[in-house]
Formats: sequence, C-alpha cells, structure tokens
Amino acid sequence: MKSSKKLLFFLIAFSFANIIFSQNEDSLTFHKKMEWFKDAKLGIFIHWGIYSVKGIDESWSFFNEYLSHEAYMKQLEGFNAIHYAPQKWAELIKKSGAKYSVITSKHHDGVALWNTKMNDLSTFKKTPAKQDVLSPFVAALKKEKLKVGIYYSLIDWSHPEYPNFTKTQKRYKTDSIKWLKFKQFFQGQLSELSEQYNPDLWWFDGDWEFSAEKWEAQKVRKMLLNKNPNTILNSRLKGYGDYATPEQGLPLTKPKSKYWELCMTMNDSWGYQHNDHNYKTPYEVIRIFADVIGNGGNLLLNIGPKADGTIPSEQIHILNELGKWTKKHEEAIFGSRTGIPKDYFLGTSTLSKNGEILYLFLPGKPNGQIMLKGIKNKINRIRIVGDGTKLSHKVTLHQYWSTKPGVVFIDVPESVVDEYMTVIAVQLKGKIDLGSRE
Ligand code: JFZ
Repeated sequence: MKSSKKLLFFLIAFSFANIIFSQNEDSLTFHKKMEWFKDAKLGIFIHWGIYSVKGIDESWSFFNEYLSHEAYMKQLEGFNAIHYAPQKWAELIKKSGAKYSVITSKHHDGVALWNTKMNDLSTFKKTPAKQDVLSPFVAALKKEKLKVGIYYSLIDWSHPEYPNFTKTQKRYKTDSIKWLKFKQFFQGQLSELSEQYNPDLWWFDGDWEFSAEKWEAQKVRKMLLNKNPNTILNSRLKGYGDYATPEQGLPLTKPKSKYWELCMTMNDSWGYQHNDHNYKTPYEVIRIFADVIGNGGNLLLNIGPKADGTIPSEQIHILNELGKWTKKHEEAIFGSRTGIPKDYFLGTSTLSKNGEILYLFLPGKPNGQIMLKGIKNKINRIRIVGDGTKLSHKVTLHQYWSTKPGVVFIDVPESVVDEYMTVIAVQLKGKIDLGSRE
C-alpha cells in the first residue's frame, strides 16, 4: 500500500472507531453495566400521585374524559402525605428481597413529585404536602443500598405547550415554536432529575405519542449517559433503551432480548384505588415471579401508596410474604440464570451463574417423585433450598452401553414442602450438559 493510501485507510478506520467509541457503548461495557440488572430479579415499582386522592386511574381518567381535567386537578388539594415515611418504604422494599425500586417522578398528568424549577406543577408547590417527596425516598433507597429507578413520563397532558390534552381535545397539531418550548421543558426536567438523583435506571413512559426524532430520543439517551455512563434505560424511549418490556403480559417462552423486565400490578390498578380489591395472592405473585426468572427476566412489582403516604395493608402483606419466600430461596433467585427447557423438566427452573447447580421450582403441594430427563452430568447431591435436607434420588433407564442419559427420579417428602413453592437444588458434577436433546 502506498503511504498516502495508508493514511487514508487509517483516517477512515479511525473515524469509524470514533463513531462507536464516542458513544462509549461497545458491547463489553454494555454487558458490564447490565450485570446488576441481570442479577437483581426483583424490583418494586411505585405509582404515587394525586390520582390516589380519589382513587381513580392515573392520568388516563381525564385523558379518557371520565372526568374533567379541572376535577382531576382538584385532587392536588387532597395530596397531603401526612403519614409519609420514606425510610419505612425503603425498608419494606428491602425486606421483600427487591434489589431496586422505580418511582413515578411524574406521570402523564404532569404533576412532579420533586421541586422542579421548570414549572409550578409539583407536590411541592401545589399540594398541602408542600414537599419534594421524591428526594427523601431516593435518599432512603441509597441508604438501604437499593438501586434507584426514576419513572418519567414523556407525555405531559397538563402542559400548555404539549400538543395533546385529552382523547378528543388537541392543543395543536404542528407548531414548531410550542414544540421547541416543550422539548426544552421536558429535557430540562430530565437534567434536573439526572443532576439531583443520578439514578441507576430510567424508566421512560409515553413514547408512543411521538417519533424518536420528535422526542430527540438519541440526544436524550446521550445526555443521560454523559452524566452517568452506567445508567440503564428501559425500552420505552423509541428504541433507544437497553432492555425489553414484554407487552402482552407474561411471556410464554424466553424473550429474545437478553435483558427484560415484566411490570405487574398487585391488583388491577397502578395507583391506589380503594375500590380495587382484586389482589393477586402471595402464591400467585410468587408463581409468576418464578416463571419470570426461569426465563431470565426481572419482575417489577407495583405498589400504589395512598395520598397520605401509607401503603395499603394488602400490599404490605404481599411484600412481606414475598420477602419470606425470597429470603429462604435467595440462592436460587438472585444472580441466577435462565433454567433448562421444559422437555427436561416439566416446570420452572433456574441455574446458578456457573451452571453447576440446577434449581427446580415445585409449585403447590408436590408429593411424590419429581422427574428430570436428559441431563448428562453426574449428580453430586440433591437438597432442599433454604432448609438443607438431603433428598434421595434414583437414576433409571440408563444403559451402560449408551451415552444417552437416564431418567432421574427425586423424592420430595411432604415434611419439607414450602408453604408457597418448594425449591430443590440439584448439584451437578461440572457445568450442566444437556446433551443432544433427542
Ligand atoms: C403505561 C402508563 O400509561 C400507565 O398509566 C402505567 O404507568 C404503566 C406502567 O405504563 O401504560 C402502559 C404502557 C405501555 C404498555 C402497557 C401499559 N405496553 O407497552 O404494553
């Protein structure tokens, strides 16, 4: 190669490298920053806002015109937070076993939980609580060594410069000046949040009303990563996020994305609604949670505190029961990886990070033997997780002349059965080997 050509080659190669590294997002760094999230498994989502005053749908109730915007905003007068105890919240979350929490800093109704300088619509300026209720909670999470997630709605149906107001009333269709002002507003709020809380995770919502170009999604991503290169962004930023959020509830099979999170209500509402008593039982929550982690995902379980700052007793009950179960079974949950295909074990399973321990989740009241097929490894020991009881097993259908693994039957005595879901640990010789799958 002639030297001038060489120079050109290097110049081109260098500028390509620059494009990649200027974003500081090569795949190694990316997977490293996602590690805590992959290991975390459980997060607690909090929808707290003025909608808890009447106990109506968060923001959607006025958007869908079930009541006027004015009547909706009257709820500001009832948001008093008189029993708000952020440290207790954080301790309750910690006890559930969750490793992170995501709180609504602002929902589609535009009411900020912190003292934003970008406008006056905040719990600090417009409610009897007269407080920035976000800061003490973030501080409490940090104190409890829980990761901090900030939910932020891009949509702001109350903002005079936002195009959409309700489902039938639009403020404008195109107006570049107004849109520019709104962009400055929401990006200003994001930099406030980023400066004040430096969250570990951003949970965007409402991206569906406009395109990535209109939201300047790429620029927003860059801005947040500039401040904190390790921060994680959920998927609802028009494709500029880091992990997937399945849309139709519980996925039947493992989602394609390596990182994913299912968000779920405890009853049928995100915010507190006194009429909604349709709570899932602790067993149902635990059963779903196991299914999620068996497919390599995280569960983001929602609570909706009341306007006075108390958490409804049904929600506390679920968190406590979940906490008992996660504590007993922590080794099978936190830091685990996707389990084995259902052809090998007809149920939910996870694997230890090094692949040498297989955890089998036995819902309900198993009694009798558990069957496991196709595992080529020798089994060193089988035991009940969180209990220590050693279990006996037998291997059948294994021919000495064949490489085909046998069928394993494991005895699970009734005396060791967990109230919600028993977990057994199958300690293998070496990393799990699933053989040929035939
Ligand atoms: C959004 C909000 O509109 C809702 O009020 C709540 O805060 C929830 C957590 O998030 O609702 C959505 C948004 C997207 C999907 C489902 C509910 N989705 O992609 O399936």
